[in-house]
Amino acid sequence: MSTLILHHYPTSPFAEKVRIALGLKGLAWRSVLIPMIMPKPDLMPLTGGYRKTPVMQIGADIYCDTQCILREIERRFPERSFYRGTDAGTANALAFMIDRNLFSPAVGIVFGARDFAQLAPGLLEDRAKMTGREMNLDRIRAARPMLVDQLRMQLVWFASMLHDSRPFLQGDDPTLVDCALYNPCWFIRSNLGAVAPLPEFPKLLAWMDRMEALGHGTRTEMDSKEALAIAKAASPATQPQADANDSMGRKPGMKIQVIPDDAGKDPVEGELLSLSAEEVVVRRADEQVGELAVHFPRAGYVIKPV
Ligand SMILES: N[C@@H](CCC(=O)N[C@@H](CS)C(=O)NCC(=O)O)C(=O)O
Repeated sequence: MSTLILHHYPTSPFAEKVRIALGLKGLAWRSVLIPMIMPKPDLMPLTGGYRKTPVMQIGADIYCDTQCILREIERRFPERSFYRGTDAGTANALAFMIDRNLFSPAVGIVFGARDFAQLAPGLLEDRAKMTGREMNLDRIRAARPMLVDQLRMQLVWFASMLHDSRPFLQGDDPTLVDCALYNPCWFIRSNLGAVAPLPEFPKLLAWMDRMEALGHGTRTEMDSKEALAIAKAASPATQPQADANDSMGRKPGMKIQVIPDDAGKDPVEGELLSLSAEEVVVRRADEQVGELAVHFPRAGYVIKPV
């Protein structure tokens, strides 16, 4: 079963990074809507504890984090490549830099402009628990000008890539870098309109329109229970693989935990199934859905022996 299933919710900027990438490749996919806050009862059996958004499922293989999701989409559907006119090294490094440095100020810019009463019930408490930081909206509001300033400084770099009037950041074609930068820009514009620092960069705003025009591919909704049934009926497609150059000598079969190094540090525990410099895969069994292979990127995650 190779149906591509995305577990996501409409307002998630990291999910938009993947949806627009699916549009770039013109792919058909199934959409399972998940809650914005915990509990996520039909996601946890699949991930084993990872709670962030989005998650991709292909049969009994579960892909956590957009780095891992987009790498797998590129592997399975090489046309139209995410690396046209660039190279995987440059694109992956820039995308990681964007994910790490631009998402957080963009979120603060949106939240800091919000009427507190409009926020979804339980959202602040959930995010405080997830990040381990107090979510004090007065403090976020006070920090907003500084966040605009921080984001502006970084957008200058990306806007300058468009100075020669190329349509996309790396040249004539949209790449992984465009999908990554679209995430924070889309989050601001879809919530607040083209507020500061965006209007200072008219070429970036025109680029956003070109990105939006890529669309989301062909999306069909699926019930979360159907996704669980698909996982149960499938077996993981991932084969055991050791990393011959692993400096810590880890081997398939070892008991490990994989934990994000930033926020949402919920460990996913199981057996090491496959390891490489870029990916770690955990084999775990769930009483509801059976055996699963849960994939994580190495960048941004810690592997702990159990
Ligand atoms: N590094 C992760 C970051 C994902 C992330 O932070 N997603 C946000 C939503 S855009 C999230 O998980 N928020 C909490 C939640 O959805 O429960 C990725 O690239 O997928």
